[in-house]
Amino acid sequence: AGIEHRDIEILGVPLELGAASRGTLMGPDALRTAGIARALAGLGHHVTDHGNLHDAPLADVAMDPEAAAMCRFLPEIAGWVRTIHARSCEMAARGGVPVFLGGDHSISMGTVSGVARHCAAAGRELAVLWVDAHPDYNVPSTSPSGNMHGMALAFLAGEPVLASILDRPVQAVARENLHVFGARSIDPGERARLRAHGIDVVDMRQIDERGVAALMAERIARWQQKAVWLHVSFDVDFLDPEAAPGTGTVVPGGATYREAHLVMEMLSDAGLVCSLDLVELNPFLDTRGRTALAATELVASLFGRRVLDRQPGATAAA
Ligand code: 6HN
Ligand code: MN
Ligand code: MN
Ligand code: MN
Repeated sequence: AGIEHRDIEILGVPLELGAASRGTLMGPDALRTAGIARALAGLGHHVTDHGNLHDAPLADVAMDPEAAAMCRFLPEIAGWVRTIHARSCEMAARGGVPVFLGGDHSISMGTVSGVARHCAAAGRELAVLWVDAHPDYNVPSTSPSGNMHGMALAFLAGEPVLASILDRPVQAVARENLHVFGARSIDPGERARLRAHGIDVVDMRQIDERGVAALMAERIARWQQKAVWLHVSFDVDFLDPEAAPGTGTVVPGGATYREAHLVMEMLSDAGLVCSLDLVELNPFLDTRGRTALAATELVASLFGRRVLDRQPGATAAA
């Protein structure tokens, strides 16, 4: 059977101020150079590239001053998040598959909140798969760095102290619908909040012990039962630094190239993914485009590329 052809809408979001190191602003263009649009079109999808978002105006953020002092580049980030949010909501409502090319992970405060607003209006339940070495579940008082990419998932969970980043009420993603996959670097205060909130965090030890296939199959079954809109937020540091050196927060002991592909292939078979972020690629730190190319191949797997054609359900996942 052939793959289902979809309308894929690409938007580049060249933001770098949410991260410690400069360079993710070149991410969208490096992914284009690596051939992301060609790869998707080659699979039979209808691809529209909307180009890159431009610098947003600084935002006035009514945050508690003590918290605001812990957030680096808050007016800049909030300005971007508000602009991204509006674009994301509009793209989701058009009925295609929004694909956001980052940019650091703070862009997801806008991409996912925009999708969440659309889902609320359309009566769809939203689930978020946060594929990342980090859960990005810090609040200003637990962040060791003040870098806002480390707070993106906490914002999406509806953390009150961060809510004023958006200039409208945040449609929080339900805690039982937040899934972190691939974690291996968690700050102490972040760990305590994840546990208190009962967030599903798959760490690398679980992946070592049980394998990505079993872990993904369990989650996919739950999502299929609820017919969720699945948003995948893919931070390239999920991959081991060997496979993906081009990112600012490398952590040893990450997923192999094949483990990451298997995640993508299983998600593709499940047919649940309705929107995607591809974030934290820093071409300035990359080695001969290796990370940009790996990310491009992974997106191709997510949207239907197969090594061999298989019968649906013929994968060995238990
Ligand atoms: N990312 N937990 C660290 C912090 O500064 O909050 C690292 C965050 C990394 C963020 O990977 O998107
Ligand atoms: Mn079309
Ligand atoms: Mn991240
Ligand atoms: Mn990360």
